[in-house]
Parts: sequence; C-alpha cells; structure tokens
Amino acid sequence: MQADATTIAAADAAELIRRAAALIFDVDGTLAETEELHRQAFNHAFVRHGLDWQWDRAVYKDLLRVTGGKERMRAYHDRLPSARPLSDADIASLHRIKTAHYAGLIETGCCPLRPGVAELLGAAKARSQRLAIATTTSHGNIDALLSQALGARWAAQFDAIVGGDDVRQKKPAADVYLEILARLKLDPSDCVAIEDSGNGLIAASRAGIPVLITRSMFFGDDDFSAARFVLDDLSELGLAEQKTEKQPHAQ
Ligand code: XBP
Ligand code: MG
Repeated sequence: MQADATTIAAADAAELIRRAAALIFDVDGTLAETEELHRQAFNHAFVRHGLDWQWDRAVYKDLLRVTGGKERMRAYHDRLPSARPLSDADIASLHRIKTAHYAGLIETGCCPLRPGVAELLGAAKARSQRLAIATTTSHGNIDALLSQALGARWAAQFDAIVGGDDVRQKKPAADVYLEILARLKLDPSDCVAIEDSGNGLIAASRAGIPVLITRSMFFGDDDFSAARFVLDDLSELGLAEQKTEKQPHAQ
C-alpha cells in the first residue's frame, strides 16, 4: 500500500527522534497548551493591580512574539499612547501575581500534557535517551506544570533543565539551547529540539540543533519552513511507528 507524504514525514520524524542522543523539549505550547492559562493569569494580575488591561486571544497571540512575561507586559505598555508610568518594580509585582495565579490554574489539573508527550518521554527513557528542557518560562512554572502532570519526582527524568531566568537572553536568542548543549556535553547535530513557536525554532536553529515542530494553539500558522519536521502533535510519532511495524517495507 502506498504510504502518503504525511505518514512518510511522520515516520522520518520518528526515525530522527529515535536516533537522537538527547531530546530537548520546549515547555509552553509544546509539553502542554499552557499559553491560554498564562493569558488568563496575566488578566487576573491586571485586575489585581488596578490596570484596565485585558488581553483577549487575538492581542495575546500578537504579544506572544515577545518572549518572557515581564518583557511582554513592558512591550504592551510601550505601545499604549498615554499609559501611566509602570516601573520595573511594578512589572515584577504584576509578574509575581500572575505567576501565583498561573500555578493555581495549573494545580486544578485543567492543562494536561499534549497528546503523545508522555508516550515519547517513556519511549525515550526506555531507549536510554537523555532528556532536557529549554524554555523561556520560569522554573516555578515548569515545576507547577510537570509536578501536576508527571508527579513530584518529575525532575529526575531530565538530565538538564534551563529556564528563561538562567540565561542572559531569552528566545529567539540561542542561549537556553547553548546552555543545554554545554551541560549535556553533546554536539547539536546529535540532538533534536521539540518546539511550537517561531522564536523557539530560531533559537534552536541558531544553536545548530535540528527542530521538530508540534503546531500549538497560538502558533498554528507560524512559518516553520526551517524546521526539519512539522507535526500537528507528538502522537503522530507513535502512529507512524505502529504503521512502520505493520508495513516495514511500505514506500
Ligand atoms: C513561552 C514564553 C513564556 C510564557 C509565559 O516559553 O515565552 O514567557 O509565555 O511565562 P516557552 P512567563 O515556549 O519557551 O516554554 O510569564 O514565566 O515568562
Ligand atoms: Mg513554546
């Protein structure tokens, strides 16, 4: 039976993943669809701070081109024609309120891992592949999400975890990925970065790491032509492997 292009691409993506010495995961939008909760948490913080800001999904989608919550709020403030001054201390206070509310939302269990993520983590560990996290968000947010999704000892599954505050420049700068490579002592071409956004693709590509994109809620229509593969989600990898096992010589 003739396999279609999508199936062949997913099978090739599965092969790239299988061969990698390490899988480096982005967090927001890749491991889970967290950005909608980030958006709600920002809006909660604005109300608490007495700001008449409310970011709807269209505004937030545009603002997501700015990585980092604090930087995003500053970018929005700078756009407003006549906004009251907002000091760095105000931004930091807003971000603390937002982060606390985000953790509360995550703890409700309403944001599970995306399809195929848990299966891929399990398959990677079974193959003794190394796992890493390279994200713009904070360690607190990573812990909130993964302790909920993977249990209290989630961090033991990962060989390196680098967050936005660990490096000088956030994505699309390559800093987080370069730091992961340094900690793992691996060549970029031996790894695969799994991302959901244009900024993440640029960051990993600048570090020389091949990228597998999984399209997410806010970045579904980004340009991913520089990615090695683009999937709707990681469950396609498992399906491709099942098809390959059934039809090992299908071309
Ligand atoms: C996504 C981001 C983060 C989150 C908000 O990170 O850019 O800023 O939107 O989290 P990634 P913070 O996709 O690299 O995981 O408010 O903690 O920045
Ligand atoms: Mg992301």
